[in-house]
Amino acid sequence: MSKTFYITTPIYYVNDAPHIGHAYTTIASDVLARFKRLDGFEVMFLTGTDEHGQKIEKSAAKAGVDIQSFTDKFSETFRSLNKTLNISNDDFIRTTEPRHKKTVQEIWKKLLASGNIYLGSYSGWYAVRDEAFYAESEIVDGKAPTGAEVEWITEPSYFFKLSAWQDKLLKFYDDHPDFIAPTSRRNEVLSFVKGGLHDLSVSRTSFKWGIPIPNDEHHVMYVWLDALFNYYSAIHNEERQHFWPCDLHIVGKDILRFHAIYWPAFLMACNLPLPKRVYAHGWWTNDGEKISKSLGNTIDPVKLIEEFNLDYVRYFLMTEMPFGNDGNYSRSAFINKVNSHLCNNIGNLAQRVLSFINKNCDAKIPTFDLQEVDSKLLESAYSLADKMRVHLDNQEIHLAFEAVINLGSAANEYVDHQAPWSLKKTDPERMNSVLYTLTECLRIIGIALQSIIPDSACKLLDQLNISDREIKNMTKDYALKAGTDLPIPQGIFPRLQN
Ligand code: ME8
Repeated sequence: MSKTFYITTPIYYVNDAPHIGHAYTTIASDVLARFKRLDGFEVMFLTGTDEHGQKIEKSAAKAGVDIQSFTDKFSETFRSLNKTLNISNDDFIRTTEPRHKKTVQEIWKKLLASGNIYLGSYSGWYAVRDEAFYAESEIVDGKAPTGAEVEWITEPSYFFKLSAWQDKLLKFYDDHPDFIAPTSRRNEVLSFVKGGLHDLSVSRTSFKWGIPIPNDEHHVMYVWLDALFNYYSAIHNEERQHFWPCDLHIVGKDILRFHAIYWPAFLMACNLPLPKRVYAHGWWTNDGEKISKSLGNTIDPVKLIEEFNLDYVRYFLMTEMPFGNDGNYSRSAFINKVNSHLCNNIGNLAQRVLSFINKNCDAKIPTFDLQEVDSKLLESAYSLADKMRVHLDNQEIHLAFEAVINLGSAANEYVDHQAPWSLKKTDPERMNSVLYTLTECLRIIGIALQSIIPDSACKLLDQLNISDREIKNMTKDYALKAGTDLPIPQGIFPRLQN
C-alpha cells in the first residue's frame, strides 16, 4: 500500500465571484498535492463550496433569485475557476449534496446521543458576514473584531458543549505541537482557548437555508458545523476512508479559529481521529489596500491569466511572499518577479543551452567526461529533491522554489564562467561536458517545477526528451544518456513588458 496524503482547501462561500485570495489558497494546496503525487503518495485533494447559511440566503434574496439556482451558479464559477487554474483536485464537494447532508445529520445524531449537544436559548451578537458569534468583550465600536456588522439575536438554539473540551484541546495542542502552523498563529489560538471557551450555538431558527436538524424541524444547523464536516463527508465511503484523518487543512488566517478549535472539538466529541495539521496562510492586499468588493479593488484571477498566462500567475502568487505572511499584489512586482525568475533565469538558461546543442552537437545530448566543477554543480542539483521535501512538508512553498531558482542561478553562473561558445574552437570535448552538465541541471529543474508551473515544466521536460518525471528521478541514477535525440528548442517563458 502506498503512503496516503489527504489535503483540503476551505470550501468557499457561494455568495460572490471568486477573487485572487481564493485562487491563492487553492493554488497553494494544488502545489502541495501535486508534489506529493509526484513523490509517490496516493493523494486525495479536496475543495468545494459552502452553500448554506444566512449570508447565502440574504445574497440570493438580494439578487432576486431562488437560492438553489443562486448557489448552483456560483458553485459552478468556483468549479470552472479550478479548471482555469489547472487545479488537480480529486473531488469537489458542495454542502447541498445529499452525500454531505446525510453524513452531517448522522454526526448530529451522534453528538446529541452522547450528550454533547443540548437545547437552550441564545442571546448574543452574530455577524452574518462572518457567520460567527461574538462575545460582548470582542465587540469593538459596535462591530465584530473583523469589522463585520453584528446584530443582536435571541432565539432557541441547540448548543455544543465546547466548554467541556477546553482542557482536552489544550492537552492536544501540547501533545501535537505541529497541529497549528505557523507558530505565531498557534500562539494566538492557545491564548484564545486558555482565555476560556463558551458553549457554541449550533442551530438557528430565524431562517431556513440550512441542513435540517434531524430531531427538531424548527431548527437548521449552524453553517460552520455543517461546513467543517465536508472534510469528513467527502471521504466517508468505502473507497476513501483510508485517507482519514486528514493530513493538512490549508486555510486563510481569517478562519483558523474554526479549524483549530471548533473542528478538533467536534471530532473529539464524535470519537474520531483528529487531523494532523492546520496551516493558516496570510492575506493578500492590492497595492497595500485590503481587497474588498466595497473598495472595488478585488483582483479577478481570470483576467490576470488572460493578460499574462496561467503559469506566471501561479508562480507569482506562490513566491511573492513567504507562505504564512501577508502579501501585496502590484503589477510591477508581478512583472519583475516573472521576468527575473522565469524568463531571465530558467528560460534564458534553457534557451541558451538547448539552442547551442541543437546547432553544435547534432541535436543530441552530448558525451561527457566530468571535472570537479561539473560534479559539484550536479551534486547540488541532486540534493534539490530532499530540500524541497523538507520545505514542502513545512509548507515553506516559497523556500522550496527559491531553492530551484538558486540552482538556475548557479547554472547560469557556471555557463558564463565555462563559456562553451569559446570552448567550441579550443576544446570541443570540454564543451560537450559543460553542455551535458547544464542539460542535466535543466532536467532536475524541469522535474522540480512541475508542481508549481505544470504546463511550462512539461514543455521543458519534453524539450529534454524525458519520460521519468517523478521526484525520485531527480538523482544521478536517472541522469540523461549521451546520444539521446533532442527536439528543436522553443522559448518557454516569453518576457513580460513593463
Ligand atoms: O470562510 N487573501 O469561505 P470564504 C488570502 N466558507 N486569502 C484569501 C483572501 C485574501 N484577501 N480572501 C479570501 C469561508 N481568501 C468558509 C470556509 S471551510 C469549512 C468554510 C481565502 O469564501 C482564504 O483561504 O470566505 C480564506 O480563508 C478563504 O478564502 C475564505 O473563503
